[in-house]
Amino acid sequence: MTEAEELKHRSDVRPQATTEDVFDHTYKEKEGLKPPRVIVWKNVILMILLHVGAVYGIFLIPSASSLTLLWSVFCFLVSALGITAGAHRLWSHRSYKASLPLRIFLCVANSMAFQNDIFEWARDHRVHHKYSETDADPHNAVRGFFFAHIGWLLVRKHPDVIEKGRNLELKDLLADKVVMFQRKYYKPSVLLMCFFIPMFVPWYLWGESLWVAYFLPALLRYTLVLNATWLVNSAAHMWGNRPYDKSINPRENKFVTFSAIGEGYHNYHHTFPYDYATSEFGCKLNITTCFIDFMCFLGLAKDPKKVSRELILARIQRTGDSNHRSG
Ligand code: ST9
Ligand code: ZN
Ligand code: ZN
Repeated sequence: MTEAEELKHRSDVRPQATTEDVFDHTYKEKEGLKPPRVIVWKNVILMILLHVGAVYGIFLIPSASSLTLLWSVFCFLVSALGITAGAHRLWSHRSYKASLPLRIFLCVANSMAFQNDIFEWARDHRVHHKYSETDADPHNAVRGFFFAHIGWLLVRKHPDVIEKGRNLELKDLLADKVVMFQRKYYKPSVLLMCFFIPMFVPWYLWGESLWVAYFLPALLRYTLVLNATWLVNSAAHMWGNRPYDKSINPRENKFVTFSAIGEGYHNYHHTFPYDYATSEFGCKLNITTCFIDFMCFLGLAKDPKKVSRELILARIQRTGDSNHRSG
């Protein structure tokens, strides 16, 4: 049994904690309890409605104009960059530096993705890296595909997430005026960027029906970006090779890399989290890296951090699973 399977097994056989345990401060001393599960029904209902709306949106594709379809793809890319180049590589990992205009663009794009504000996203992501596959990991993949994918957003957080998260270094985020401004005005910014703009532009500029404009570039696009992101937490923590470090769960997953515009090289990313490209292969299947390179070329970004070839090769030799491919 691998280490990950053993962990999962241990989690499966542990008795389930009760709701009372969650609010009981001695919870952590009650050794052997399975992570508690307090369902947040409001989120369950909203997520069901969102996904039903998205499936309905798929059936509307034939009745949409080609401009609306192009616009939906554009909105997908912009909101995806708000997560990958923004919340993830810039604000969670500080893997490059971005000028004020670029940070404003990424912040606006991030509101279009509606995945919690940048501060909350980066705080959860830092705790995910530091305490991967433990109760302090917000989307602990040891609790199964469903929990890692969407389930973690449907239940109260494990107390360890909050406790460990409180000790994180977040001064850089608190000092970033763009991040704090977005946090203050998060709700109106989401209404505007995630729903109103994607819907209004096709209706106003080329006469698309409001119905189609709501279900395609707004709802379906939003749901696709969400699921592409969640696949990094679920599929890329379960399926794929581990050429850089076989002792950790995250894996290299081509399908996720493609759908998450470059974020599926997850074994590499957890091994070298400070690398701005999240992979050793530059722009290959990695629109986000192309985007950051282009921003550096325009002078809007600088100091992208990169792991040296020697260090990568040494790490592959020392801890890899012998499945390394050179491209
Ligand atoms: C969404 C996020 O989808 C997705 C993130 C995915 C991350 C992926 C990473 C993968 C790598 C990158 C790849 C990108 C690929 C992109 C591809 C694109 C094509 N530390 O949360 P609360 C404290 S969101 C420290 O309410 P509950 C804190 O004091 C989707 N402290 O906990 C907090 O208050 P505040 C849409 C922490 O009550 C307080 O606790 N949004 C931490 O247990 C309460 O926090 C939703 O669905 C911490 N880590 O509720 C909403 N955490 O924040 C979902 C908390 O004010 N959220 N505290 O400081 C919720 O409804 C709730 O959070 C909950 C938990 C019900 C899940
Ligand atoms: Zn991960
Ligand atoms: Zn990361």
